[in-house]
Amino acid sequence: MKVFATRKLPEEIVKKLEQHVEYKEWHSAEQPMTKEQIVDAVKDVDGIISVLSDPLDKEVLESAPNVKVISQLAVGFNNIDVEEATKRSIRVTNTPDVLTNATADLTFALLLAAARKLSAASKEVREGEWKSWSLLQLAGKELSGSTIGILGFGRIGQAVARRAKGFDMDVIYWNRSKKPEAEQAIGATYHELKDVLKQADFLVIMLPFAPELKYLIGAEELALMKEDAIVVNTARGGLVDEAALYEALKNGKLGAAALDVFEQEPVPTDHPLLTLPNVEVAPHIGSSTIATRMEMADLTVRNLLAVLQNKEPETPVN
Ligand code: 8YV
Repeated sequence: MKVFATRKLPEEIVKKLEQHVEYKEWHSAEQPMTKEQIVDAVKDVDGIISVLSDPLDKEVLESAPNVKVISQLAVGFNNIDVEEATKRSIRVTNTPDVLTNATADLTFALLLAAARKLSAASKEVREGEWKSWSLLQLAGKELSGSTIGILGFGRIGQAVARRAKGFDMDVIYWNRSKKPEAEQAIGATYHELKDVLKQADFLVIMLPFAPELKYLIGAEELALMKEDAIVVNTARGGLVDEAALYEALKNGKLGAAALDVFEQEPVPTDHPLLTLPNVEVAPHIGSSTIATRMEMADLTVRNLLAVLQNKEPETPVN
């Protein structure tokens, strides 16, 4: 069996794979593969290990007639045409659960960084701008007693809610379906999307991407929000209209934003959002703790090998 991974994997993971399959991986940690390179690389393979931005669409799947499994090293799989894969009897798997806590932690790290202006604070210290003490020096936004609105109340959304409770925040959420059990267990309340937008001091976006959710948060939605509210997106860039977000932040219609994800990744360094002081950014590292990333890689391999050995994978998508 032949397997191709679109990114470099750690040596111990590669060794494990090599005990079972003929393994190849993309050689560069710097340069992601183009679609043409993916088409070329998967022509004769039985299994693919993929990540978030690999376009595994109809055209790529057509060019890979032997593929039996796409094992995605991520919980999100909006880069894969799952319908087409299913038609072709290709199993798709992902890595839910193992990354829930790490992603919720980074969401909170970014939320706190924006609330307490940590990038500006760090700059002030490093660049000799720290001259004295003043009453409202870098004064930020209090979490205790504030309202956090969470869009998407799945595993990670709920983990964010539990953390918010620890910070004495009121938790409200919107989700496509209500989650009464989680509401009760955590102490959160469901509201319509508009009401969450109006009430939230902090808005956390924690939805999977789907085409119908593109720009879920655009100019109209941002206009409903409090002028000092903070938007945190650690889900997918396409859920937020970045141009509208920029306008709102620049014109004082929104307090700050904290973004781990962008519509185009890596985000171009001349992106207008990067010029604003009230924007905290990270390079899509929500799940990136050593323990979590290694667990994700391990689960990805277990899923892949299960399918190739005609067994049921642990976390199937289709
Ligand atoms: C991944 C993520 O690291 O799991 C996801 O959906 O966005 C991240 O945890 C990234 O997508 C690489 O595949």
